[in-house]
Amino acid sequence: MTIHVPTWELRARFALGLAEMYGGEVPAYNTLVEVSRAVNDDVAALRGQDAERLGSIERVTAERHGAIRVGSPGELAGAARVFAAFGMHPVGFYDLRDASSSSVPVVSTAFRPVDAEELARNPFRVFTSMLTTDDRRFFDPPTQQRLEAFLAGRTLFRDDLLALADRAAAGGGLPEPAATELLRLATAAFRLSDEPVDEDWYRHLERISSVAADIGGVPSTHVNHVTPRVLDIDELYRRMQARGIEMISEIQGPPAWEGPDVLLRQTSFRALAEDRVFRASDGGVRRGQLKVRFGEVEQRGIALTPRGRELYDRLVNEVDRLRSADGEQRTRVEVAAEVWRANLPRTEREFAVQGLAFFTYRAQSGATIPAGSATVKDLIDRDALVPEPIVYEDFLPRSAAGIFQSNLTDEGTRDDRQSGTAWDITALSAVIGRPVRDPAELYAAQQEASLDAAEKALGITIDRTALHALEGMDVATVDV
Ligand code: OOG
Ligand code: NI
Repeated sequence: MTIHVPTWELRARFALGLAEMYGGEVPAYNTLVEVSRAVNDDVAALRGQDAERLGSIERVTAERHGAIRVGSPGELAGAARVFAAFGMHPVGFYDLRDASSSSVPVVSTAFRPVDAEELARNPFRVFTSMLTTDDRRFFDPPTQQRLEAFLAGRTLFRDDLLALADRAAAGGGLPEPAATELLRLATAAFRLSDEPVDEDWYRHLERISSVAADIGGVPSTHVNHVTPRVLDIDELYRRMQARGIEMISEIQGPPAWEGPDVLLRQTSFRALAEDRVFRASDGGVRRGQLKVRFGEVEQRGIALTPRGRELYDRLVNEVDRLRSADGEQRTRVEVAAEVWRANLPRTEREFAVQGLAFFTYRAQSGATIPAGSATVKDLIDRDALVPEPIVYEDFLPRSAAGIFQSNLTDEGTRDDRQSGTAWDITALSAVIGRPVRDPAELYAAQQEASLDAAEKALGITIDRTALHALEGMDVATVDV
């Protein structure tokens, strides 16, 4: 009998394979994983059941995301075919050109499982950025031309890899030994190449943007980082520093505070010098070093509704405003904690009834409920519906830009008098040949499905109009 390796198992093995390869290339990653594991064990021992509110300890400890960077629409389409083999589909559009003050000429999406069951089995996701070679703010016409010719001349994903990937995607997995072969080829596609780097070309691009050089200045692609998930990122940050590892100056995303964890908090250790081989214009080959790869770590929280997200974005701007008003005397994190306390509810329950965050609702028997119909809030108040948080599975453009920027060797150059090329979720979908999903729609569908099931279990109609009206309502009325 042939063994069929299902999609989720291919994905779990792929995540493990990439992480192992990356750990061999960047040993500091192994330290990060070790410290993350210790932090998670300690949090679990301290908080017990509570520590698992946003995912089982097994899921959280095994959870990783990767980041890769490609150079062109064709390369992005190839990456999409490879990831589809592992049940990873494009979700979300991130424009890091606008989210960064320095020179980060990329637009991005994340490939990840989309349904709850697949996420629970293995949530591996890969943040994937594509160089915008036609953006005049960064690249003049001769550079664009040379860049596109250079990219057209390289092959990131071999035909045999793509053919196996298509087969796996169509068949919901692969039999052995094809499964192992797919994993070998897919992992190898992201290995750091030891082919010499054309030094003049690399340095030319680096003056514009070190991200552009990392993508378009080398003959292949590579994993930029692999990121473990921790339950207490502040503790992780302290422990890494105590080990003498240089971290970026702060934790990106929401501040530490007493209320629920929402969205995503991330930090990283600074990019390390790695040996590379360079070829000079006279043909001579020499050893040198590049600093592009770093180690990132993250803590995940509850997914916010569009209303909650709008409020979050307003609070982020408010923090900037307050900081510049007092001459940046206080850190972003200090000001943010204050702004959060003043403007956000402290409990999950309030996030639910105010339509600020997504939950699945579990029906609980034994409560007295009205006949016919009841609102979500009423049923929560009666303990007939129990909200369980939906974890944020995606990324934040500002944090991503912060991570990119804090690891750049220099600012690069950009000419903001030129106008940028338009990229959005529709244009990215056209490149990939399949729709890039909107994260909020995925969370909303999961929430709705849970309410449908609760209706059946409770035998009444759950009136969701108030919840939907709140979700749809903008937060301009909120005083910040
Ligand atoms: C991606 C940076 C963004 C994240 O987790 O937000 C990112 C990169 O450096 O290629 O990985
Ligand atoms: Ni990342």
